[in-house]
Amino acid sequence: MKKLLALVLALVMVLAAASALADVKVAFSQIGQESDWRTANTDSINGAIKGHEGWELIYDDAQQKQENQIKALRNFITQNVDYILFTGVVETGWEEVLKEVNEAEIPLILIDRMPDCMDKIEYAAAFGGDFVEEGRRQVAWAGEYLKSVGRGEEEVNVVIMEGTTGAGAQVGRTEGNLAAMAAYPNLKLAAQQSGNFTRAEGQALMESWLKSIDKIDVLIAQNDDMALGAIDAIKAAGKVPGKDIIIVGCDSVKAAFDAIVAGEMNCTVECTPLYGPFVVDAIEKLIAGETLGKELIHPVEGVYDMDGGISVGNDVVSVKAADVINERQY
Ligand code: GYE
Repeated sequence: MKKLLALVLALVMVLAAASALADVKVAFSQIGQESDWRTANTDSINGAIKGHEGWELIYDDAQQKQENQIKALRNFITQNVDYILFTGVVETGWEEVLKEVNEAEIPLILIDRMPDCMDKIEYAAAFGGDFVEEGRRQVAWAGEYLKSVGRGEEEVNVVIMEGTTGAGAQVGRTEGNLAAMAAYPNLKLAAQQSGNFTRAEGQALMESWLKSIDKIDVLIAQNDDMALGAIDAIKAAGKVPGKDIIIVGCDSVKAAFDAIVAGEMNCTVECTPLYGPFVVDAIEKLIAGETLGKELIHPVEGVYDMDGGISVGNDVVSVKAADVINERQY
């Protein structure tokens, strides 16, 4: 009897220790699965949380719908999770639900696309791309590249393919795109429209532009997926992508590197999706009782193209994609 009691006691202790280890519940409200960037981002974060001893991941994919994200956040509160990771599909409309997260006293970590109510809510840490700078770099690359091939004075038609309307990445990159256009008077804006950050919509939009616009010289696509869709449309129209039309993407995903090396795309501005290490570090610090700054931390990012050597300002010079393709992690 005594032996049995000891055994039961030991079992209870083992179970208690295991549940103490699995004590940290990290919930992540992700936007959807619109792009290669998003897939890499989900894999990086989910992999890092699941791979951490004692941490449990509660993941929600909102399928691009704000109402799904709001529901997910309220579910996280009901489940009494320990940390919430949040990126918003659009910038506006989050104040009420994020204040509910604050009232529930669940530390909130903002990643990727920031909500516009950032200064009205409490959050523990913030990490995301510098979207305005990325947009500025895209157009600066095109302007500088044209100069480098003796076309700096030539009037060229530029189309801007925007991301999901109202998303931080679209708002910021458009601001950067347009600000840089003003610095290169030979670049003329022929059209700007959303391709919703997807390959299929990028292809469809390019198809319609090729029919309605006489001459397109440069495509600025606010992500690589849309650029890759546009490449298919350009080929189908009998034009040569990367030559007849200069193509600048954003994100620097593997498929864009492949297209650049194949000579079908000219440049991609980096926006890293690899947030796993940042998120783990932030949560570990919070568990240890440290306070993190309110400042939005940007990862360090580069610019990759066919030949390298194009200076896009702010001390950034493009790197030849073929030279680093084997080191890429996404
Ligand atoms: O550039 C795009 C994705 O928010 C930075 O979202 C992210 C953007 C990324 O769909 O490919």
